Amino acid sequence: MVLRENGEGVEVAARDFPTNRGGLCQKGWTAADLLDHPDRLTTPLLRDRPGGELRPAAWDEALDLVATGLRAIQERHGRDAVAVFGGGGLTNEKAYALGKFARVALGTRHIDYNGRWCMSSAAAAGLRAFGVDRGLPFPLADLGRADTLLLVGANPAETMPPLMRHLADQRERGGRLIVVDPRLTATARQADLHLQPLPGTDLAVANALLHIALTEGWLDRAYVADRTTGFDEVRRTVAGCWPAEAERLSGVPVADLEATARALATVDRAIILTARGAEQHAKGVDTVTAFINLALALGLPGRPGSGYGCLTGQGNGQGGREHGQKADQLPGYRRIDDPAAREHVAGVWGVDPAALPGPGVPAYQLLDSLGTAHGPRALLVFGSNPVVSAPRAARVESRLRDLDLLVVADFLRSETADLADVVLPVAQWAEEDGTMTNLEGRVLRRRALREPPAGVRTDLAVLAGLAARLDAPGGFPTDPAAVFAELRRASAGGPADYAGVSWDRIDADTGVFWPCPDEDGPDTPRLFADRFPTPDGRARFRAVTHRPAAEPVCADYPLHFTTGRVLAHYQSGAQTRRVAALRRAAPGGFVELHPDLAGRLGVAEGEEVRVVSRRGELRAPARLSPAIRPDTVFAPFHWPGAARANTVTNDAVDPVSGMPEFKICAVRVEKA
Ligand SMILES: Nc1nc2c(c(=O)[nH]1)N[C@H]1C(S)=C(S)[C@@H](COP(=O)(O)OP(=O)(O)OC[C@H]3O[C@@H](n4cnc5c(=O)[nH]c(N)nc54)[C@H](O)[C@@H]3O)O[C@H]1N2
Ligand SMILES: Nc1nc2c(c(=O)[nH]1)N[C@H]1C(S)=C(S)[C@@H](COP(=O)(O)OP(=O)(O)OC[C@H]3O[C@@H](n4cnc5c(=O)[nH]c(N)nc54)[C@H](O)[C@@H]3O)O[C@H]1N2
Ligand SMILES: [Mo]
Repeated sequence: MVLRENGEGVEVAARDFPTNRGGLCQKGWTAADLLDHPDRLTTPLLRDRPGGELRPAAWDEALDLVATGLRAIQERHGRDAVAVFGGGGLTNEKAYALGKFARVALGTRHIDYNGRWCMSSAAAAGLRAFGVDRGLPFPLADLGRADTLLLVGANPAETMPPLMRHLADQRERGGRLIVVDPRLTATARQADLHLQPLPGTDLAVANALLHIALTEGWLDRAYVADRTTGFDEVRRTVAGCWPAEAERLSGVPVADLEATARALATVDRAIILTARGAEQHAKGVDTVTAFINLALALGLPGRPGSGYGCLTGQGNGQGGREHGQKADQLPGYRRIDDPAAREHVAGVWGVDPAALPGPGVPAYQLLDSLGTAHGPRALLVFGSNPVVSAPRAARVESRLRDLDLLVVADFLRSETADLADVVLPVAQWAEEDGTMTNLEGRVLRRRALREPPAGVRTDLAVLAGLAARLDAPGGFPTDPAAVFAELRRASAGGPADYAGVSWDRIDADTGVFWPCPDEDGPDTPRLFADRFPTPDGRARFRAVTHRPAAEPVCADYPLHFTTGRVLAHYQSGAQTRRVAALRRAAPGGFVELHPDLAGRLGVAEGEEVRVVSRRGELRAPARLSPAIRPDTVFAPFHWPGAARANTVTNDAVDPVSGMPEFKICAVRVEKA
């Protein structure tokens, strides 16, 4: 994206670039609307007493109050009584500084971030199988050359419009697109084949596809023998995964499973991609693993033009998960419980490795514990709006209300900022330099085009101001270039090695792909060509089997509820609900249901309905559509208040990744 001053203000234009090919979605075109928006925060806000109003305050007063409050809480309840919550929209520099701030300035183990809601299941499965977590181990342009492309739980026509150019290329070249989604989405409409499973049954579908491939003799034997381990157990397991059983569980006809397996296995170049539809489940890691097993059995990963990948979400969904804002992580995608990693990073930070805290807990567990007898008493939020976006949001809201101190850094007064004791107004994307890493592992520059408005500070300056007041060891530079230089050193030798990435080098080319250990050496657009970054160089199969959703349907809650996105709104909607054009395009929440179901319930188009789960209920107008399964209802999660989808969602999480089960729970629907 590039910004131009057009005389009246700032306008956004697409930069021609191999990833987006000059395309930009509507949210991008309107992003500049928020820079000078009347809701923009330009002064810190303080609440003098619980239940009182937020009032404007000076920066020194606000930062002094935060630092004194944090100190007092830690003196009384220990270091871990303060927690930090970050975001996958932060630049690499900010994500890095936030992780360092938590470990060094606060000395707390409690930091996690909204990427837990987003990338964690694919990340965990990728690490387990390949030894590394990079969304796509190949350039995005490969999609356009795939003979078969399988999209599982992804709706890029609404969530990643620029990517659709690659799908159009693929089509023009005669490639086949297969989409797996319980709804006939805008993406599924473009597919040659649409599989419409019951939510939460993708794992059964994947195992059945592998079963068919094995029965038909489509296994890439040489690849499995030379490049992988653990296949025998997977073979034994999927031998019992009969396609007819998968049809019974998912509703996908055996003939469609066979056609899909054939389309993947009998072509030169096949790519399998998952996104949140498959991943946001209490079995998300195993579901992704099942698709990776399929890809490995067919010999796809590392073969030119083929492979498995996951579609990243937020602006810096990839980079945001590499530099230490994850509970168990140090920069460079190192593990915080690895003594060598602690030693290296502590060396860069100029602290004693023994002083670094250990791993914290995943996001939901963290938020769920806030303000309880054993949980943190203070929380700092940078780049997330959990009051709208966290699962079982009413519970999370009540935890936030029980804190002694809630601090939110944001440029808008989000629903979470509304609950804060202190709100710190920060700069926006067009007002600061930095880098982001996209789903291809490509590090890109984000350039400041203008100064932040008077009264606003950058996130880096906020962290530096607090670190100074807390007498923190280690430096907290406010210049993003200095932070990036430090990040390079901290990441050196780690799985996500940025040591050889410089801003100049990024500028000289269309970004730099990590790992890039050496400034004069090559970067890595493609991974896995001859080996996997595992100790023995082989990818790891792992046997997984289908299990039901955490909350099965029953007589009281007979319908499946799933959630997702619409084109016009972004995430918790804190930003896009404030843009008039986007509000016009999608004014409020809705509940999508099949006309047959609506008929049974006696609900007419546009009529207000209640979607009720064991956690609570949402109210919104019904939108009747034959595009959804009659046993499933869908709501987007972009709205707060009565239409908040996350009042209804389940807080069950994946045991490995901590990913909440946003994509399925049991509900009933009633006329309001
Ligand atoms: N317009 C818009 N674009 C966005 C965002 C946004 O908020 N708005 N957010 C960005 C972010 S952070 C992310 S993570 C990405 C997400 O991008 P996507 O993953 O494409 O988005 P979702 O709408 O969450 O889910 C995709 C699809 O999963 C389907 N689904 C639901 N349950 C299941 C299931 O059990 N199995 C399968 N196979 N499919 C299921 C839904 O019907 C939906 O169409 O989008 C990014 N882009
Ligand atoms: N039911 C349901 N719930 C979901 C999902 C789903 O599919 N279904 N998807 C989940 C997913 S994938 C995601 S990614 C989450 C996202 O949900 P959230 O974490 O709530 O993400 P945003 O709405 O982007 O919130 C970002 C907030 O930070 C602010 N902000 C943006 N940039 C910066 C910055 O640089 N610095 C600071 N300090 N603040 C900034 C914005 O103004 C906004 O208030 O939602 C999750 N919740
Ligand atoms: Mo996301």
